[in-house]
Amino acid sequence: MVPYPFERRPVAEVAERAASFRAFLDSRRTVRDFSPDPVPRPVIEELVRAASTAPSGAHKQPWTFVAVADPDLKRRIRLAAEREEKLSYEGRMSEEWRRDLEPLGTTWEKPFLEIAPWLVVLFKQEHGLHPDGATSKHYYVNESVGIAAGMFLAAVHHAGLVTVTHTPSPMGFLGEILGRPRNERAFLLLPIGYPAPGAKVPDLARKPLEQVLVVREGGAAPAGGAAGVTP
Ligand code: IYR
Repeated sequence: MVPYPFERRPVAEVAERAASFRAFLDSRRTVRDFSPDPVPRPVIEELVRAASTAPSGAHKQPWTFVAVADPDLKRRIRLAAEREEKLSYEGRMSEEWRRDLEPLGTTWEKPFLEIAPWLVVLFKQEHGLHPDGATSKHYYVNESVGIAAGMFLAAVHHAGLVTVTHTPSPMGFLGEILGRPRNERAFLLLPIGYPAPGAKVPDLARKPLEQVLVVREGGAAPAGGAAGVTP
C-alpha cells in the first residue's frame, strides 16, 4: 500500500464540479456521420490510456483496444459488419426491436466504418493468456470492460471528438479479421473522428432524474414526502 494524494475540496466546490461535469457529459451525443479528417495516433493512444485507468476485477485490466486506421482493414470490417447487420435488419431483429430503432434512423448500411479515420475495437479478455500458453483467471470481465468503455467515451468527448458504440451482431468476424487470440471476444466497435459538417443526431431527451434515481436517505421523512428528488 502507498499513500493516496487525495485533495479534499470545499463542499461548494464539490457541488459546482458535480454540476459542471454533468453538463459536460450531457453535451455528448452519439454521432454516426463522420468526417474523414485525420486524428493523430498519439491522440488515440491517450484515449486508450485514459480508458485503461478504469477499475477492474482484481486489477486484471481484462481489455485490449485495437486501433485500426488501415483502409483495407476498415473496408473488410465494414463489409463484414454490413453482412451481419443486413441479416439482422432484414430478419433477425424482432418487429418491436425495429420499431424501437426507428427514432435513431439506423439501417444496415455502415459507411462510418470506412469514413472515420480510426476504428477502435474493444475486446474483452475472458481469461489471461500468457506467452507460454498458460491461462489465468479474470474476474467481473463484463463489468470491468463496460466501465473502461464508459471512460473511453468520456475521454473521446473531452478531447473534442465523437464516436458511436457500434455492436454489429454477432461480432465474431472482428476477432478473425484482426487476428485476435482465442481468449478475446469483441465487446464494442468505436469509430473515432470529427463529425461531418452538418452532422445530425436524433432528437432524444434524457430520462428525468426521478425516473433514474431512488433516494433512501433515512431519518424522519420531511413534510410533503420523500427526501431529495420529489419536486
Ligand atoms: N447493431 C445495429 C442495430 C442497433 C441496435 C441497437 I439496441 C441500437 O441502439 C442501435 C442500433 C446497428 O448498429 O445498426
